[in-house]
Amino acid sequence: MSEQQQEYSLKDYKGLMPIWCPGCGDFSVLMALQKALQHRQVAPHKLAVISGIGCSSRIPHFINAYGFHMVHGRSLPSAAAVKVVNPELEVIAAGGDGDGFAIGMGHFPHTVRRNPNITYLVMDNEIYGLTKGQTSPTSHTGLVTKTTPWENADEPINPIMTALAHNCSFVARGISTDVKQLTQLLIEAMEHPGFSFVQAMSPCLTFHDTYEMVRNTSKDLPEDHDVTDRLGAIKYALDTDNMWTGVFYKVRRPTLDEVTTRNKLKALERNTKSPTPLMKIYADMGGKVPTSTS
Ligand SMILES: Cc1ncc(C[n+]2csc(CCOP(=O)(O)OP(=O)(O)O)c2C)c(N)n1
Ligand code: SF4
Ligand SMILES: [Mg+2]
Repeated sequence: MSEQQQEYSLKDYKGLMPIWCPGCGDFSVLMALQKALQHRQVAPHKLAVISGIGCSSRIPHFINAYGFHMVHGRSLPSAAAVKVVNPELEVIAAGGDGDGFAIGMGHFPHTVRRNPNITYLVMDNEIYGLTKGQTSPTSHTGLVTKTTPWENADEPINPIMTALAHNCSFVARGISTDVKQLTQLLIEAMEHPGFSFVQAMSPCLTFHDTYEMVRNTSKDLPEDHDVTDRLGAIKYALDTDNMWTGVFYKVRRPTLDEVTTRNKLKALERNTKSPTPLMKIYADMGGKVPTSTS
């Protein structure tokens, strides 16, 4: 069967058997991602899933695709590089709140600014799961954990707000208990040309059970919310009494791959008009100097 005719089923996206604890929210997030990939009929050989370190960051192993289980906090630069080198690939960066907003936090605003055409899926359980229950940057103030046996003094990071502050071109939040909505958000995120950030609230049943909080506070963004209104989106992001879900913000900005391609063409054109000494040597040796049209 040719690639054109092949119809991918859900099982075509299944990799190794997940080894998460029973009841972990990440199972549902994985299911939503696989459903979104199937809906978009992304060929597994045209898909790359890149993660950092953490329970959630094990996700590349559980998906049939190219995968890279990177060092802690470095999924974003790696994923952006993969996309620049091979723009044909659908590239998903994935990981946890610790991986993304503690050790990896420096990469987040800069990837947002560069706007590579990739999707960043953060499974947020407000805790470090893999290392057995320390506070993470999204743990709420007052939380008692192994590293804060009396109470957590820190103000939590607001990932949606951080993304909006740097004009992230697609910002959404879903919850692992609503696979249907999360699937839809991931489809939209992958279809969006540019950097798409999806925060998936995904409780850790073993070290910080947020199921009740997620169920009691989550609310769909109103249907009349204007996704191009950044200030309107910020208003919902700052309302932490409610956990708003849906697409907060969506705007078209030039993507890193578009700008890189444009720059490559500009460089080729300049070099064709006035070849650099290196290109002259290359041409004298019989090499064909590439042009912007070749
Ligand atoms: C450089 C480095 N520092 C620290 C660690 C230890 N470490 C592994 S995972 C992790 C936190 C993971 O938390 P999160 O990203 O929220 O993932 P979760 O397990 O909650 O899904 C830490 C601190 C490491 N692997 N590498
Ligand atoms: S420790 Fe928590 S985050 Fe890790 S697999 Fe278990 S339930 Fe999931
Ligand atoms: Mg976590």
